[in-house]
Amino acid sequence: MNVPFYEKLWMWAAGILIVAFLATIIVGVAGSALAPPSHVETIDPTKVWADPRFANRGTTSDEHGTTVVAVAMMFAFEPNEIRVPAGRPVTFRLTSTDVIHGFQIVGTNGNTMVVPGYVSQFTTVFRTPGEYLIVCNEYCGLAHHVMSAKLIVEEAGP
Ligand SMILES: [Cu+2]
Repeated sequence: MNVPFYEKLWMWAAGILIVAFLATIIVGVAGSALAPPSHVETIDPTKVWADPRFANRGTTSDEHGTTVVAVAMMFAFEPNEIRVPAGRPVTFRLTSTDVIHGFQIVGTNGNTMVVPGYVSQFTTVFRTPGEYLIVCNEYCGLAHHVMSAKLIVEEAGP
């Protein structure tokens, strides 16, 4: 059978695309199906309070930047008030002691799921000093709507 050149070209192009799409699905499913969206660091959710990584909750700063360690639980964040400097990278490290929670800093790009068994981590910079509301944006139970905290972004020193 004599298949014209352009017909062959398009068949090969379509075949290559199908293989590429399948490869994307396979790599995506195999690589990240059960992992949270940030890096993968695990923790026993029943032993969060005894874990040294979450022993000192709150804000610490050194020459590399600022780190905030916090725990999400039904129906609060600990600590409930977080202070960070403006204009500097702030890394949040969060985990949950019970169910899936959310950690959304309203009006900023700070937003992550907090999944029991994992440490969620993200880094962001707050340009504008002020008070920000932190809400849980994953329905976590009857008092989900009262689960909030406050972020205070302070004018950084020189
Ligand atoms: Cu919650």
